[in-house]
Amino acid sequence: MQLYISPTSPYARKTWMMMLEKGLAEEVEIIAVNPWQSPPELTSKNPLSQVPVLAISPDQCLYDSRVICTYLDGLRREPALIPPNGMERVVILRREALADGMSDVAVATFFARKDNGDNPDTPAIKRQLGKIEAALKVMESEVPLFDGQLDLGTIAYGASLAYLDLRYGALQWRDKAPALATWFATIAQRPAMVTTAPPA
Ligand SMILES: N[C@@H](CCC(=O)N[C@@H](CS)C(=O)NCC(=O)O)C(=O)O
Repeated sequence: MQLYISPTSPYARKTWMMMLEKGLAEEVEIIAVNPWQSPPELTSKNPLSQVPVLAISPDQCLYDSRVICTYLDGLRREPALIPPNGMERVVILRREALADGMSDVAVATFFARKDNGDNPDTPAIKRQLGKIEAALKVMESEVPLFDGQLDLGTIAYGASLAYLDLRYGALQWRDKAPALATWFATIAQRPAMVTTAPPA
């Protein structure tokens, strides 16, 4: 299998971390591409020219990141990173949705700010930044529920918070979410987080 990633993508990082935590490193080749240049090796696999894509055979490619994570978790029983059913499962999937939603806002706003040149923070952008802060507040409130657990939800939180570190240093998210910051300091040390860090 080949996992197509971009080193800065929080969605790609989430899937890559899932793959490593599932113990599948030997079975997956990592291929870095620039999705913004629409390279044929990517568009032939995902018409949206987005990473991540998991090519599982010449005629079977999976996207987006949520589909890939579900697929990877099903490949091996242990460690189970997505509960099989019930409320337990949907809570983890909802956490993934919150993390991905925060990344959606953060990625789009990063590029919109660049396009706005000297006047980056229009009212529309301020509204988007407010969503990041609102998402952080919910994540902060959930830290006591994590109980040291590693699952798709906490992996997704880790990947999206790391993206804030990459692109939104000035936001100083740790000041707004101190419990989350303490939790993140621990997950940031996991080999899966270290291996998937974008080059400095
Ligand atoms: N919902 C998708 C989002 C993927 C996505 O937006 N990836 C970005 C990189 S952070 C991308 O490849 N963008 C290139 C483009 O949209 O042209 C997922 O979860 O995989």
